[in-house]
Amino acid sequence: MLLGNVPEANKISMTFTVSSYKMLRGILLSPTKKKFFWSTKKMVQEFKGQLSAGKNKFAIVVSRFNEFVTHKLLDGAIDCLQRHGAGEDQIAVIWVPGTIEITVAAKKAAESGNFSAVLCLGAVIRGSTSHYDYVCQQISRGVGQINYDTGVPAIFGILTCDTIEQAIERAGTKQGNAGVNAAMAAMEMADLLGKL
Ligand code: INI
Repeated sequence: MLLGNVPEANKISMTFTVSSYKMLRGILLSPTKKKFFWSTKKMVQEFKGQLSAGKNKFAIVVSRFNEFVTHKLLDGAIDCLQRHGAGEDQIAVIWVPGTIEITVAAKKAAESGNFSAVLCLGAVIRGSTSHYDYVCQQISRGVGQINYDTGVPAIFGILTCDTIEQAIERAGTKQGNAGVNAAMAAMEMADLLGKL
């Protein structure tokens, strides 16, 4: 008996072929092949969101504060949504003065019923005072609360950085683009919630 087409051992399920060989007076007869499906997850129902815009609509709430960074996040988010099938009519961009103001606009967008997900994009960069800490505290609580209050996924695409360099690295250079990550999370969550 020989096993053929057995994929990597750590897979949750696999299909494999078992070939049985018989000998007749020293001659090897052609093998009988049987296909089997094996899975560890027979009883588990699984839900997964697809990385596709589908017919979902997305609101992007973006802060003008540190606009040289947030504009890059916005470009990344729009590009990612469009590459995954979103048309212009599926994306709305909402500008607010600073990260603190993102919450109220994002909540209104989420409550409107017009959007399947709301992306919150901002850049908070530490200065010489404690202002940074208050802004970070407010926005993380605020975005979390929108999720609980509205049931619409509100995506945390806010950079919280010690230096301008760190922010630039996360806005389309060395460390990727947080706007792209936010767009991917938004598509996945919008699709997932549509299935639950
Ligand atoms: N807003 C930001 O988006 N990023 C910052 O780094 C920032 N800092 O550090 O001050 C910031 N402050 C403005 C704040 O978001 C409000 O717009 C302002 O306090 C008015 O409510």
